[in-house]
Amino acid sequence: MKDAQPKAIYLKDYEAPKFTVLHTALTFLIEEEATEVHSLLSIQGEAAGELKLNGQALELVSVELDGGALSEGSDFSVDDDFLVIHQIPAHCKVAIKTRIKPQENTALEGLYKSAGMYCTQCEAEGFRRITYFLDRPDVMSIYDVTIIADKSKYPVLLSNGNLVESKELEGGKHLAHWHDPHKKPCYLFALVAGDLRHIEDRFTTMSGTDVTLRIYVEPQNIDKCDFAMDALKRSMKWDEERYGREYDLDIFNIVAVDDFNMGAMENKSLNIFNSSCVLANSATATDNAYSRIEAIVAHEYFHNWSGNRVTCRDWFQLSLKEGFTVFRDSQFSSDMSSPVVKRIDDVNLLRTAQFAEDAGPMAHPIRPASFIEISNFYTLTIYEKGAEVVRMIHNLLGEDKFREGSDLYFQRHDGQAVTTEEFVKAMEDASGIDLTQFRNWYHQAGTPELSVTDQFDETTGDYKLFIKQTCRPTPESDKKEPFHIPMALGLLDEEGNDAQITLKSDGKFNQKTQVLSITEPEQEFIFSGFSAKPTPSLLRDFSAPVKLHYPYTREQLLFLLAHDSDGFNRWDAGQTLATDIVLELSEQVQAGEPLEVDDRLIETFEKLLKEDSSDKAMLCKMLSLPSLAFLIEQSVPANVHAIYTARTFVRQTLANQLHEAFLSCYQQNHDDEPYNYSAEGTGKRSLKSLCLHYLLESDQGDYSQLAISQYQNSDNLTDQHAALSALANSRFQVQAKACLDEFYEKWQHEPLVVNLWLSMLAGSDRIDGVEGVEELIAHPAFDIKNPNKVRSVIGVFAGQNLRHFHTQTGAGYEWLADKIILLDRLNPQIAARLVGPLTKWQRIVGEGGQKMRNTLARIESTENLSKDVYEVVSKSLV
Ligand code: 0A1
Ligand code: ZN
Repeated sequence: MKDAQPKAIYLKDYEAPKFTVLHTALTFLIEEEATEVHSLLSIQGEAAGELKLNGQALELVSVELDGGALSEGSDFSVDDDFLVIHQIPAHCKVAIKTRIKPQENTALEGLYKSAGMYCTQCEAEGFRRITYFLDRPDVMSIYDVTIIADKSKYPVLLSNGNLVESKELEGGKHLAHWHDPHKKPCYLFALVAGDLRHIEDRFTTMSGTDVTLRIYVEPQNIDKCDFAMDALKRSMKWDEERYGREYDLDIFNIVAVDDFNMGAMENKSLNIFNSSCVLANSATATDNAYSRIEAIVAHEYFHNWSGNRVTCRDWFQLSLKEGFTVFRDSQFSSDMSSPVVKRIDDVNLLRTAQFAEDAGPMAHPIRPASFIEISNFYTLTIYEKGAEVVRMIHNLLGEDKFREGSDLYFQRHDGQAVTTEEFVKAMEDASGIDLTQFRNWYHQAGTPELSVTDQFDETTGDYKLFIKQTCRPTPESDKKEPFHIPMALGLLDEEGNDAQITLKSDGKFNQKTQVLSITEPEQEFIFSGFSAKPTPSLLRDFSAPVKLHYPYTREQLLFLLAHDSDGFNRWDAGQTLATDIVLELSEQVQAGEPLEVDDRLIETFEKLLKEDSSDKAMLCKMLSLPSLAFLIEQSVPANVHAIYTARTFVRQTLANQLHEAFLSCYQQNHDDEPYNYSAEGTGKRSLKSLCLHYLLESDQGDYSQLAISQYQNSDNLTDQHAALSALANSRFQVQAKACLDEFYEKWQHEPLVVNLWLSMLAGSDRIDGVEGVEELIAHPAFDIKNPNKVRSVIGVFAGQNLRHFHTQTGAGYEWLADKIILLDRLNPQIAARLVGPLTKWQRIVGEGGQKMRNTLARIESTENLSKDVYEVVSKSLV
């Protein structure tokens, strides 16, 4: 980094704004070479003073104060980051004209062009790339927005709120004027101008208001909107029933755009979505895409209350809206499908990726104390761990008190910009439960670890649990105050039934699952009334985001797997067993010893396959080995290749020994019923796909024809994708290539399907290393300016194809660094996200880790790095 090093911003330095903007009138004059933005701000403060407005990459045309022109130098000064008007009265009107070039905006922040349409992305700090403004969430304003553009090229002109005027103008132009009656921070501002089609539906709210719902897309996508519309209506209903939250305008719009840095954005009444998170039909979307769409439509809709009506005071409070909203969308998804499967998916993501973040150089609390670039803090910690923290509050309070707390929070703070403290306080006030110690979750980073041991006294029938909590140091602090950890516990008797849990200390006769409050560094619990030592089922339903250590024997894990009444823990017992087996084998790989898979795992799989299970999705989870990424996390410092070899050996052994059982399970779940996205259908297809993958790994038979026939004959992308990816990862490379080529030929004009094709190739075990992925970059289907394509190729190769990314020469690391440096000039947010895989260098054993570090140092020495990449790289090198 050549320039002066970017500075961190601290939460402790927060000051309330001296001025606010009561009303904001914006006019956009959209022309092909440039867009002019005229803004008229009605400003109010307590006293006269200096007005410092944020602005970036803007051409300033003019500034006026209360109708009089101001001069640069004497009245105001302007630099790369601010426009400072030296003195304004306490009440005044400031008019500013700026010029911007959306068509050259590759960062996709502010106003930019995507596939011929204009659109905006203002969270977190994109509004300052549109006009000079007090770009901070605690400045809330009423907006009137006028858009003027060529009518034939941009027939649709949208902004937040209600359309109050629309008319034709001279020269083939037209105008639309939108008024949003709700005051909002500028990060929720949105504008769209393009040639779009829409589908329309209606929703009647609980108090009888009729709301018009529209989804706008490019003309060729009009047949892919129905599922998102249905998900939207279900979300609106669910939020009324579960949280008492009603929609508050007459119109709600969604727009799909192809070039988008994230998944979607909750702009008031004008949600803008990455097209991958909204478009679906059975031919162009997989079951995974459907469930993601359902969750994201709900997430953005739920933000209307948790985020928009009550917003964040400053960006350190981001988890206030994101943690709560992710919690709400996970409850919704859980209600729409299978709660246990949803919980497994959430916990898998948390344990694989968020725990890694919490153990890495970018670790931060869910309410960070400082940052250099806020875009780097849209993290799994803020979102997923933030949701887990809300979930713990939910479990500590119970459903009814939690709902009272939520009602109180919305009622107290409607229309305000607040902090996480206000949220916790509302929960405390409504429930009467003291959350003082619980607050440590908000300002301490790191994953707490619980080490549990036990003892049984045959003479008294007492069973004792000793629980020790620790938390490793993280960048913000070495010493941690103990967390308040709710630990849900079950105790299984010899038959595998849940024993009634009686806490000896208070003599209470409790439920079969007892939530213990772990608050001390060391605690002891005594349960009475046992005739034999029970088997503990710890942390049921993953009641807290912690790492758990208990010296389970393989026999105990098998017992839990067979009997635990908690579905999550049944699955988790299987995962712990498989992890233990793979990691033991990986030691043997390194020692050059012969490998053999513990028979008990094979027998368990066989039994599961033969069981007549009605819950196919759950069975699929039970038969899935822990991912390579998860296993690497469990073994620090990790030898990626030894773990990969051990895991592959286990898969192949299972595939060889159980191929007949896999085949019969495959056949039982393979039918000719037409595609339908439902919990049952999804479960069946996921199980079938898992069996197919195992079968293609077996050398006890040639099952390639099974995959080819599934690819050719199925009526949906889910099955086709499963067949293609099984082939792509198998030894049948000739057949795989033929099918993959044909697939591309057929779908080359559907960007979302092409992305899936790219990700299958980039993620394939059989890819020709860095050369192979470089071929994808050179392919006409790839476009480095499109974040979805970057994620499909670069993101998948570096983040998921760990065997090839960690190739021993270090070529994968160097390749990634080149791409990051190139991308940093175009789109710093996306470039910074790609640094993620390299930041884990301390977790990779030996020379590999050192090579990763050297690569980071090379990136750091690049001239003119963005703040985004600089922050991640420099923190990782400390
Ligand atoms: N608030 C959005 C996420 C989002 C964040 C930043 C963005 O651009 C940099 C875009 C979207 C959500 O939680 O869905
Ligand atoms: Zn969100």
